[in-house]
Amino acid sequence: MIDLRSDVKTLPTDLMRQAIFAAELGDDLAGEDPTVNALEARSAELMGKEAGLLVTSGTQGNLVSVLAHTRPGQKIILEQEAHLFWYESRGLTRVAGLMAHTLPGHYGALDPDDVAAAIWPPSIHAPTAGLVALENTHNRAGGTCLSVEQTAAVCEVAHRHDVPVHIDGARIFDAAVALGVAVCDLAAPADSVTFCLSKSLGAPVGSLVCGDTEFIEQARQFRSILGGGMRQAGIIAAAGLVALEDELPRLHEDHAKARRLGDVLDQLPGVKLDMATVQTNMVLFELHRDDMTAPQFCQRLAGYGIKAMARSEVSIRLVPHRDISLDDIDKVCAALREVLA
Ligand code: TLP
Repeated sequence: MIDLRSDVKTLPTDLMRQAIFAAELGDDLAGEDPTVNALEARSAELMGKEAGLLVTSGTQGNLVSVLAHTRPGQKIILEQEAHLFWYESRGLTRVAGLMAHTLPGHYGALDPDDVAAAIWPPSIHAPTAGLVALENTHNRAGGTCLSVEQTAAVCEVAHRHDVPVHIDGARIFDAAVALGVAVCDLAAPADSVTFCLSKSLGAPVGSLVCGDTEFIEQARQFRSILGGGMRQAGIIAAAGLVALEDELPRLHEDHAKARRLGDVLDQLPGVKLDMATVQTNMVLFELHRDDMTAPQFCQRLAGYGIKAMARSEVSIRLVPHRDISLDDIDKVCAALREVLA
């Protein structure tokens, strides 16, 4: 099968498996796993932050960050299509006790004036803003990037009101590659960032949270509370270190695959695709046809050995990744033409 549902479907490379086998291990909860310590240090260095923390998933990384930044009864300001809102808000409400104040975005980017207006003055009636969350790249906008300037503008407004900013950077390395900037420049204006090893970077498990030392100590405590303290987690970290070394230089290849798919789809009848959203490794489009819905389209593709994700009756997402070859992309393009032409 050619699985384009998500980059989380990648399988570990041979080098990752070898690194897992050879990893030096210890008790990470006691800070004694040298491989985890190396990954946390390397991640902090790449993000330009003081410290890093290995967590089990992007969801856990975002949640420990939210918990470390806020108090129950506050609100979190975020874009209305944010992953944190759509897929993680039970953590925001049930666990962190926050109200979500959502704002419309433009290709996933918040308007700094909207953020300023959402930071209400102190009152006995309303929650204070505890955190602003950004997402880079923005999943539900189609993998779009926030630039350094866009990030800095929102952070400037938030910081002026003493509100910290967290970046859900599950795929922030893709943004850095697409924008041609260092990833630490994208992370610099924010107080904390989560990124994932197990998405476009192709590792089997794990995410990292980076920020200043005091924040990471807080996040580490919340990771324990959530049951995320691990022991010989070096087997996870070893694959992560390989991912940071080997996978970063090839992310642009996935972006080129997405553009090829986008170019073909854009020509086909009934496809509504804004090519301006095809900036990284995703193609998000709508299908408006009388003869098939998005789930039916995905069923037809399955007949060609291709898995795609229908996000609704009309919306479909394709995510090329390291395990999808250029040959596979040719096959997908041919199948798209056959099904839709
Ligand atoms: N995204 C996944 C899932 O929605 C299945 C995907 O396939 O795109 N932030 C962003 C921006 C994400 O895209 C995701 C996962 C997460 C956070 C959560 O990461 P995990 O799945 O590791 O908890």
